[in-house]
Amino acid sequence: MGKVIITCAVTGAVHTPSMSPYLPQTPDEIAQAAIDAAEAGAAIVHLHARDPETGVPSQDPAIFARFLPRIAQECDAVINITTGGAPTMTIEERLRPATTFKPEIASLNMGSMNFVLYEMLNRFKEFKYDWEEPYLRTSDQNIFRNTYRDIEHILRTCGDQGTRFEIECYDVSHLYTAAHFRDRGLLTGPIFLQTVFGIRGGIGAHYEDIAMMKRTADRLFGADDYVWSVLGGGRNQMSIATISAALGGNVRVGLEDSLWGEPGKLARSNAEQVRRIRTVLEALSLEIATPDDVRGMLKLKGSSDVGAMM
Ligand code: KMH
Ligand code: ZN
Repeated sequence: MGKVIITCAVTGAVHTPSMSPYLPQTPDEIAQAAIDAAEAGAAIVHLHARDPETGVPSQDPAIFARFLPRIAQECDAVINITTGGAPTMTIEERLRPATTFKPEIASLNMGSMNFVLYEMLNRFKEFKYDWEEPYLRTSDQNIFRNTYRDIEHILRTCGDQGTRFEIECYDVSHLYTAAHFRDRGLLTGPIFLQTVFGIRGGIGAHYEDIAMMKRTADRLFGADDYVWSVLGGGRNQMSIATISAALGGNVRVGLEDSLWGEPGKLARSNAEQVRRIRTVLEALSLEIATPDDVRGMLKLKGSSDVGAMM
């Protein structure tokens, strides 16, 4: 088996600040969390930003500019900027940080979908900021918009600047969409498929779901012709990562996808989740990929060619 890529999704738009005191919010907290995750073994750091004062998810490049240079200076991790942002944002708003900073990787979501967060209100009742409760409650009327035209626009815009993609697939149809863009020559290999399990609106988190997504991806892309990674939302994060790693997958952890550490306890940092999955991978006798391994595996342009980062 090859080396395993650990991606750490550090910030995210799913959780709100009141859900965990450990969720990074300010630029300094985001930078430190990413650097610590890299030190713990994450080869890729997937990044969103938040308004430092209120924690509202933000795609303002000026906020990214307050943490990206420090991350680039203090660690060698591959920087992956979200183009997903949050379901409340327009596509142009979502694209701005990736077009400003031209990272080695940007995320790219393979379909319009429901992205429902209101069940979190069953667990979290007290909120520090006024925007948090409505953000979760009204998520039943948002569409996380990713039309074919949007996808093509992001592929062309980011592709022209040498950015490659973390292709996020939340359901089987998204694999077919990725194959369609591969067939049109807009999505080129090596294709880094991030299959996402357990988001309300996407596929579930059963091991049969994982097996079916892998079988379908193998058939559409050729078992050896794509790089498969897996993320599980919520408390299933580690078990899903473990099952997938045993099947030859790469893994994504981080507080964006799950706030949990040990059973019933909040993770105290992104690095804690990286260390946990690293322990599992090493127990399976799997080797952890370094950032430079990833640059080779995914044919990335390299960190010296990242515009305006420094
Ligand atoms: N938190 C993930 C399930 C993106 O940033 O493009 C969704 C995500 C989307 O990572
Ligand atoms: Zn994200």
